[in-house]
Amino acid sequence: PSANIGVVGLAVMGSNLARNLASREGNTVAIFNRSSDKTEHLVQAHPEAEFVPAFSYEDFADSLHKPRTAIIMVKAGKGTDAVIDALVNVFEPGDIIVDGGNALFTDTIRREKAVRETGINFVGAGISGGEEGALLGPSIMPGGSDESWVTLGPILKSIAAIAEGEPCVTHVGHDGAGHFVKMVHNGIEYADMQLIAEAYDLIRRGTGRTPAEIADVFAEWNTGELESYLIEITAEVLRQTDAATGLPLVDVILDQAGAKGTGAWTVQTALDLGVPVSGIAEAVFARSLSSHPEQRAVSRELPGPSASSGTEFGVTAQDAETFIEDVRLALYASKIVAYSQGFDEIRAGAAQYGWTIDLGAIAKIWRGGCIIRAQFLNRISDAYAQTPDLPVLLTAPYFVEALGRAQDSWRRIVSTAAAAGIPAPAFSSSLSYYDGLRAERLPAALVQGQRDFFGAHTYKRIDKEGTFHTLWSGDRTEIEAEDTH
Ligand code: NBP
Repeated sequence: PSANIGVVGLAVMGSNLARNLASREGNTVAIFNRSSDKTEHLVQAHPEAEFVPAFSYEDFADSLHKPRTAIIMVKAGKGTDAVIDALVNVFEPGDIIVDGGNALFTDTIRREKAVRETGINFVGAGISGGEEGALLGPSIMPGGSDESWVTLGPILKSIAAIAEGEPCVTHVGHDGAGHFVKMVHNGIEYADMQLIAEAYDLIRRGTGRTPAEIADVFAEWNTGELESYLIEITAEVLRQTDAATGLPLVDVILDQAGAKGTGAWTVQTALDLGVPVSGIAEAVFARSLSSHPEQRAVSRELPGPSASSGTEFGVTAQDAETFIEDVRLALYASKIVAYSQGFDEIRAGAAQYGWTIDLGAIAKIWRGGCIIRAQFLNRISDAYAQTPDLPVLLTAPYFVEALGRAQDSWRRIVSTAAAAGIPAPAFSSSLSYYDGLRAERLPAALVQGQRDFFGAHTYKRIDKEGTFHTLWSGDRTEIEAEDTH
């Protein structure tokens, strides 16, 4: 056997990952794909790479030295289970099977448990960065056992993106921890993208600037505290002209956003964990709303702000710079909220599933290779370095200062958008979350009263211990009650 690492599944992601592995000193890469044409094509197209092509799972296993290590990059779901079953048949105890696809973390927990029974190690590893990341260096979020990390760690470090001298990979935690963190990464990505889209929409409708002019605004923002891959590519997309029509490309793209489901998983999981990821949820729902043309078609005539309300939207050329700066700060503050909510979900997931996750280390491995890579992540790792058990990320001193600086702008933008009838769901829900956290008292007290009224769900008091119920249908005196909820 001559290969030290194998890849199963040679579509875009798998073939790029195999090429990345082969390009690193010391690696010889066994490759296998269900249909042999992809395997043959990869070998022919890249004669420079040290590949050992295999055309059966047996040959694939024979070409790997022990402990055998193989990364699966197939369509997540049934395909992953089929490949795992096939590899378990030809691998031996101590070998390592890595699933690099976008698996749901609960599937990874199930698979890890089942594969562990055979003595083989199973590692679910989130891999971010799309096809370019896979080829040049992704951000990698592996779960699985400590034993498998000993063999796998150096291999993954060799292919990961490098940010400030450090490889963008860490052993996230056991079993499904890696895929959980990858899922939340994607949820944050949804929020980041939606916030940028809302910023663009407000600037365009408020100032009348063209997409190309707004591209300049984003390019400028990319030199400051918002510096990130998503801001950078936003400028590129806005600058693009459609060859067929001569119009800005963004004006000829159908305004219905697609989704592959990882954003929805983030929100579904957050609902189960009771974590309010409202910014992420609004981003997922904004895509859903956009994708219902039949509802949008019948809704166009719904009344908007009346002309007499004095809310006609639009700023003068002199005011445009101030307005754009307000939007920038609203975006920055909302972004802090989205990341804070995402890290809250990771913290809650770790508590629920018994993982030890270093939140600061997660921020660091997202600094390179992945879609949400940004300068800003250094501020998050600093915050956790100072206070590892920080209960709410946005209460770290750096963010408190940033939010204090941004909040007046943020409030102006949210109220301007509401008055003008422009949807800004992620901006406004993030601000509500912020104000909800800040509130001295919440109207949750009234909700508890209502719950006690119709369902005898009981309530606690601010002034004494115990659980209470008011006899609403009786004489309305208060009694001490069993704690039922
Ligand atoms: P696809 O998700 O399009 O999957 C195609 C691959 O799955 C082919 O190699 C195909 O083999 C194989 N496959 C299927 Br489908 N069913 C199989 C089965 N029953 N047994 C064996 N192989 C099977 O490929 P991709 O876009 O390269 O993505 C791979 C993984 O990486 C996915 O889980 C994806 O979610 C994840 N991911 C993708 C991106 C991205 O930007 N595309 C980013 C991050 C993560 P065949 O050639 O014989 O049909």
